[in-house]
Amino acid sequence: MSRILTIGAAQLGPIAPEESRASAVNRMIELLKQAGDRGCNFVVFPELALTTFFPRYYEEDISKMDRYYEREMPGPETRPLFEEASKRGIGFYLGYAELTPDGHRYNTAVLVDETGKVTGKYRKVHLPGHSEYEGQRPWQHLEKRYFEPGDLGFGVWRQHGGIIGMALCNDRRWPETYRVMSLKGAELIVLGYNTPDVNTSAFEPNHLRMFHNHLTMQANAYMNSCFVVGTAKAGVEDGCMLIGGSCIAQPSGEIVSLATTVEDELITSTIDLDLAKMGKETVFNYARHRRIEHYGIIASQTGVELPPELADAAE
Ligand code: CDT
Repeated sequence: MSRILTIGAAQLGPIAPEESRASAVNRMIELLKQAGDRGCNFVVFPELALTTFFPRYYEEDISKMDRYYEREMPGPETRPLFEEASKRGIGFYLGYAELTPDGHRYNTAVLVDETGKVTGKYRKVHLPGHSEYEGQRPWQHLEKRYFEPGDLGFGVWRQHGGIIGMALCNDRRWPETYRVMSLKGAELIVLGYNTPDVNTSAFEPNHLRMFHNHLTMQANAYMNSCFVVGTAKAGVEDGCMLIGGSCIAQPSGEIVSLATTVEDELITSTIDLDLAKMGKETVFNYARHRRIEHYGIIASQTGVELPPELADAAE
């Protein structure tokens, strides 16, 4: 199978709180049509691509937010997207809020092949924000209220001639996300995001939001020798500005395609997955160079713990 793929990042502009699923799906179908015309094999949609970013709203009774969740994927309202994609032979990644039959809520993404079949599922591991209302914030970021941490780990799937891994938004800021998947052979890591352009928990100059967005994806593309595709939901959504900057980064860490708007916009790049080999066989040949005897605390300790000799000196 060819290892040369044309990839699309299908950025979405804002989705209003009252916008219907049908409208959001139609917008995505329009981007899929453009992707087909541009020869895309695979398209990456944003995180929570079917609705407004509802964790910005506080609701005491979580079940009152049920309208924002999908109980099946595809369901009646999302099936047209799957049909259009399979008609055009395009695989895709789609982020959405998942409500399971036994009542669990996850921030989820699925991987879909070129026949419209769901081949993989990822549930967001690194949930940012808070779980209770915080009055000092201009808007809330209640992902810890509306979702449980993902229980599926960081999987990878053989698809489109390569090995693909998935992540969601805040996951992109954590090196562990990429390293776990690249230890499983990931050559292409795809993710969607909703990132407000203001940090509402502490002062941070606005321009750093975009800088960190690209810094994390580019650095991790390089350090794990893989392609990274990040797709935004962007623009002013019910008064909250979300950054754009959707991009495709290659294993050198360089961005090869970058969105220029904060609206519905498709960016594409034709990539050769074999480009991921060079780093994996040289500088980042893990089998040859990693020293796991020194990495233990990364997987056994969550917060900072001073080593005993430093802790003693502080007393
Ligand atoms: N959706 C998401 O994960 N957004 C976060 C915002 C962090 S501010 C609480 C992000 O990392 O972009």
